[in-house]
Order: sequence, then C-alpha cells, then structure tokens
Amino acid sequence: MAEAAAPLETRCGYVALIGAPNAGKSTLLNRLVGRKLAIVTPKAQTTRSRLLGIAIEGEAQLVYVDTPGIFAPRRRLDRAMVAAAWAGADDADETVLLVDAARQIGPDTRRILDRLAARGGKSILALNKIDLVRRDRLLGLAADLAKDGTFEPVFMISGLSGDGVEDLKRYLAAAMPPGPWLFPEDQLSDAPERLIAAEVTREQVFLQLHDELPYASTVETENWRERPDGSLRIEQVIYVERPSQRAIVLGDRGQRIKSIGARARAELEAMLERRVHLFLFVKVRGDWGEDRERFAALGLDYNA
Ligand SMILES: Nc1nc2c(ncn2[C@@H]2O[C@H](COP(=O)(O)OP(=O)(O)OP(=O)(O)O)[C@@H](O)[C@H]2O)c(=O)[nH]1
Ligand SMILES: [Mg+2]
Repeated sequence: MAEAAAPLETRCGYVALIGAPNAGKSTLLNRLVGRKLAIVTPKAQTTRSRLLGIAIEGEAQLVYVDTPGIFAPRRRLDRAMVAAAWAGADDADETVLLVDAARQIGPDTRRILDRLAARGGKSILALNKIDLVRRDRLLGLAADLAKDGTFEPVFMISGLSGDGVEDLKRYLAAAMPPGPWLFPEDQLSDAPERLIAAEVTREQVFLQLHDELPYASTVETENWRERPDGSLRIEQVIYVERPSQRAIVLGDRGQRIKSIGARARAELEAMLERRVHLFLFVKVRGDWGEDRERFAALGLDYNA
C-alpha cells in the first residue's frame, strides 16, 4: 500500500533588507529571488521605495523587502525614503542589516545600529562585499558589530558573487513562522510591470549620466499597449527639475537619450520576453520632490 503523503507544514514570512545607502541591498534581493527585480547602480540612494521580492525555499515562502538606504534625511523625498525603509523593518518577521564590509562603519550605519539596539530583539547581520575584503578584517568587523548582542547570527556574504547567500537563505527559510503562503507560487514581486519597466530606464539614466545629473530625476510609464503582433509599445517620461538637466539627458544631438533608450529597451525585451518599442520623453517639472502626486506614484508617504 502506498504511504499517505505527509501533511506539508508551510512557512511564510517577511524578511526586511536594511542598511546604509549602497550597502548592496538590491543586489542581494535580486540574488535571493534569482531574477533582476530591483535596479542597482554604484550611486547611493538608488532605491526609492519598498519593493517585494518573493522566493520559495523548501516549504517556506520568503517575502524579501528591499528598502531605500537609511541615512540622515534632509529633503522631503529623503524623509519619505527613510520612513519607508524603517516601515519595512518594523513589519518584518526578520530583519537583515547589510553592512558594506569594504568600508569603514560610517555615520549612517551607526545610526541604524543605535536604532536597532533601542528597538530591542535580534537582527541578522550580513557583512556584504566579502569579495573585496581580507578575512582578518572581516573577523574584526564582525566581532566589533556583534559585541553589543544585537545580532544573531552573523553571515559573511557577497551579493555580487553569491558567496554565502545559500546559507543565509536556508537560515531565513527555517526562521519563517509556520503559516500559509501569502502569494501565488509563481509571483515574484508585488511591483507592477509598468513600475519595474520605469525603474529599468531610471537605472540607465543613473548609470549613463553619473554625477552630471542630480538624483532628483524620476521615470514614469505613461502608456503600455500590446500590439497585434505581440510586441509592446511602452511610453515613458523622464522627469527632471530644470531645463539644463533636460539638455543633459537629451545629450548632444539626442545621442544620450538614444543610448539610454537602447539599453533600457534591450533590458526590457529580456525581462518581458518579447519585442518592445520604447518611446522616451524628457519633461521638466520644477521641484517634483515637493509634488504629492509624484510621491503617490512612488508609493511613498508625502507626510513622512
Ligand atoms: N564587489 C561587490 N560589489 C557589490 C556587492 N553587492 C553590491 N555591490 C555593488 O555595490 C553598489 C550598490 O549596490 P546596490 O545593490 O544598488 O546597493 P543598495 O544597498 O541597494 O543601494 P541603495 O538602493 O542606494 O540604498 C553597486 O555598484 C553594486 O554592484 C558585492 O557583494 N560585492
Ligand atoms: Mg537599492
């Protein structure tokens, strides 16, 4: 007689990834989910709002929360980003603090350490970018950060190479509370495709314009239409704050916007697995960082 299948005990929970800007949270989220959902650039403050990345590990469904980097906020947009990051941590079953092990512990990370200590309870520490650091330095850093007892356990990982990430995943899966899965098995994110598509273009704007353009530029998908031949027609607007910035995004004889569009389109075609016709427009919208509607579009709290 065939044995009856054992009842499956499923687990499910939220894991917040927090840390100073540029610690590698979005890179790790993509690695944990096994697909590129979050954009990654060498610039600090790339991620603006919370983004869920959903993965299955054995019987567990893990809902990872990528958050904006936590830093001392000045402008309204900054405050909303930092509030979104802490909200992600406060709602989560487990919190992973990512620390860039290749750098000194800076004031941003210090501030996070203080708040975590004040909050009480345990968080997980992940020393990231270990591909860049010598082992003796890592051990010193781990001992220094773990001494006040806020962290248990400590992982040493590289989100970029994947080193150590499997161990972290297994630990997190076992730590999730028992319960039914909250999302369909094949769902990878809560973000609509239109939003991820806008982020792909913003990534190119950030990557291709380096320091020439302040980070106060944003991208919105305005139109998304399937054509009869199965291809997609996507229209997006890149918003900047001043006419001089518009000129920078367009570039000499439109070369820059062309190149941004070409790279973004290639990424979108790979991501969406079909042909994409991408139309980019650049508009000036003075001081969008104070505009309520833009905050709503980003899923941020204007009054944070
Ligand atoms: N060498 C190395 N570089 C990494 C690693 N993880 C991330 N990076 C790089 O660090 C930079 C920042 O990575 P992100 O994933 O965007 O960092 P983030 O914490 O999401 O940054 P914000 O969204 O701005 O807060 C990028 O240039 C990444 O390629 C790693 O494990 N090793
Ligand atoms: Mg990020």
